[in-house]
Amino acid sequence: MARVAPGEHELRRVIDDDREVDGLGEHELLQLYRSMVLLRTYDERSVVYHRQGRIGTYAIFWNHEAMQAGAVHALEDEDWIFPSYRESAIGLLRGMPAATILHWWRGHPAGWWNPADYNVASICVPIATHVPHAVGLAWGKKLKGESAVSIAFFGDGATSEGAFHEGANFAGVMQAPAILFCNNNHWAISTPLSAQTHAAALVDKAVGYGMPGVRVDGGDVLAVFEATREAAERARSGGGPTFIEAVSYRAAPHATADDPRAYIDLERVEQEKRNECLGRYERYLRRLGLLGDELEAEIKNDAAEAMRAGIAAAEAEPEPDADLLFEHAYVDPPPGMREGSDG
Ligand SMILES: Cc1ncc(C[n+]2csc(CCOP(=O)(O)OP(=O)(O)O)c2C)c(N)n1
Ligand SMILES: [Mg+2]
Repeated sequence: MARVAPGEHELRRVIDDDREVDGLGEHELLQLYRSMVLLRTYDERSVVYHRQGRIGTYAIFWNHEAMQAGAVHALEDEDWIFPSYRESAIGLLRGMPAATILHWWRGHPAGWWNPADYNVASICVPIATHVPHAVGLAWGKKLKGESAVSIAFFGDGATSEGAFHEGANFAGVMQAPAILFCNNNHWAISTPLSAQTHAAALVDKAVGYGMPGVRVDGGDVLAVFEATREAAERARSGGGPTFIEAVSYRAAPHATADDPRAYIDLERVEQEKRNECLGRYERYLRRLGLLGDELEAEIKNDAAEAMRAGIAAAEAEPEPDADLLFEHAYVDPPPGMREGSDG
């Protein structure tokens, strides 16, 4: 049997260690920045749109952008992404229009895309049920002799779900080319990490499933990029799955319907806000001389414009036909429902 080294407990860092990542030149570093800004702008505007009643409940991902952008940039376009609700806007990084995702949060059918158009699966709301899907797709790619890998994003809370364990075990046994990416933001709504596991670190779960585990600073976009690239290369070259634990602390409410002041460590939130991932990366790029005020303003304006266009397009879409709700539910709609829909 292959022996697996215990997961690394120490957090891997690049920005705070003032390192550079091999193979990332000026163009790639700025692309990564553009992606983080786009995600941040999407997130901040979405909270405003929610307050204005223009989208429904929204799962905020403020300060999770480094995990999402860092991981996606480490992949190839052929690789498949399986997002949870926390990564709802990750399709933006694959060219999906902002309007599509806004439609999703508006509950409009135009918010459901064909996954094969972007190699981005539907947004998964049930916790962890997409982990076996991602692993199954990866295994399928391996069986077909294709080189694509898959990545599933899920939270710390998801590691307590049966579906996570089934998916992780299957990935290990089948040596599926999958990356299990855990965003450990320390909270599952109001349930703290300490109530979720008695393990010293979530990364230790990797050992039980016979796969390497890596623990990174989730606010360090370059550390996330480096760890994901390593995992993707290993998967693509037949080395099987990897579990990545990206550690952060949720600095925003779980979603627009949540008030975390009742349960969260507010000092820790303030600390996390001061060290939030986009500002950290901006300071790094400025130290390298790659980012100045003018370029920063241009990139932020582009993102703001994309969001203005996105919400305008989403709101211009005609209301869906209410009958759609029942179209695939019954061959013969019950009489009461037929009357309702006629009326
Ligand atoms: C199977 C299932 N059970 C419960 C819920 C309700 N729920 C929605 S979000 C959430 C917390 C999940 O926390 P975590 O996995 O840490 O992800 P995070 O929201 O922190 O990104 C729960 C329990 C759900 N969506 N699906
Ligand atoms: Mg969580």
